[in-house]
Amino acid sequence: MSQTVSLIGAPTDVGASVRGAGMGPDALRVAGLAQALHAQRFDVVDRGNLAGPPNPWQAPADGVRHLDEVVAWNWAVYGAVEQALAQGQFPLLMGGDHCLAIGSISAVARHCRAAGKQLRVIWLDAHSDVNTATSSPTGNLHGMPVSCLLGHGPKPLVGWSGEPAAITPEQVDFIGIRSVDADEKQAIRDLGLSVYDMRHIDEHGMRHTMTEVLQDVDENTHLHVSFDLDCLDPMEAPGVGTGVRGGPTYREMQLCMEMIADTGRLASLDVVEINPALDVRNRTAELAVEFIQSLFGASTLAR
Ligand code: NNH
Ligand code: MN
Ligand code: MN
Ligand code: MN
Repeated sequence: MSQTVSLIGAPTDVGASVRGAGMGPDALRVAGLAQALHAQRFDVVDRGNLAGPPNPWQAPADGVRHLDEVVAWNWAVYGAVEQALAQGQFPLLMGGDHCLAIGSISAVARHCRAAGKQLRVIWLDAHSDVNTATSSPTGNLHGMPVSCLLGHGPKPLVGWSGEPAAITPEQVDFIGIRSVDADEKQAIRDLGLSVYDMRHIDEHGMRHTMTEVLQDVDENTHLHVSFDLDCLDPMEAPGVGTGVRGGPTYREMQLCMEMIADTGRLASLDVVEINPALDVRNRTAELAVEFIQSLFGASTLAR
């Protein structure tokens, strides 16, 4: 019996500082995501796009922008991810900006608790996304999803998993980080977060880094990958709203994906922050599809 992958489109950029990530789901469709997974013998169900409010493009209120809209979009994502998991399917969230990981991972956390699974989250990003309403320099909620999941976000975005915090700091590992705001640095220390920044990858290499990250993954682990395309070097992936130079190369990222696939424990995925308005001939979405194929076990020599 082959695994069914449920593609969930969430076409919004309400949590971001730059417009355009709302076109991400269609960019992934145009890049052939469903066909690529189908070629790898997965059953694929494209559930289409979720609906939600438009981007009102307002200034922050109490330190956050568009809180009501972000809540609405995340509820839609939460419901769709919960439903896919309940049906035994693999939820693949096509964002949309990274604020959507709040709904996605909250649903995954609730599912894992009910199923007695140990949730582990791998956060692939240039940014650490652990701002709060008081620390954020922008008020953009795509810079705060980790805080919300740890139970430190704005009230309406906390506690969705059924517990005050969807995850604990030990459950998340960050890869590729190179842009951390001043107060985020303090939060990372205070919370004891495992941040494998670019210097770590430079010094130890992706292989050693991922060996460390994945060492305690076992049969009972549910691995969730939250893949912000700005993790990659912008030379590879120009179609992102907040690119930061000095990211992992194509080969380094492929190895990262392949090593995750080798665990056989990947069970849910967010693909976020693709911005077709800033892309070059859909390159970033096409690149995302290649990495997703690797995450689902494609390799050069295996059939
Ligand atoms: N840290 C910045 C902020 O909070 C940028 C966040 N942008 C992202 N995060 N793309 O992954 O606004
Ligand atoms: Mn992010
Ligand atoms: Mn980012
Ligand atoms: Mn860890």
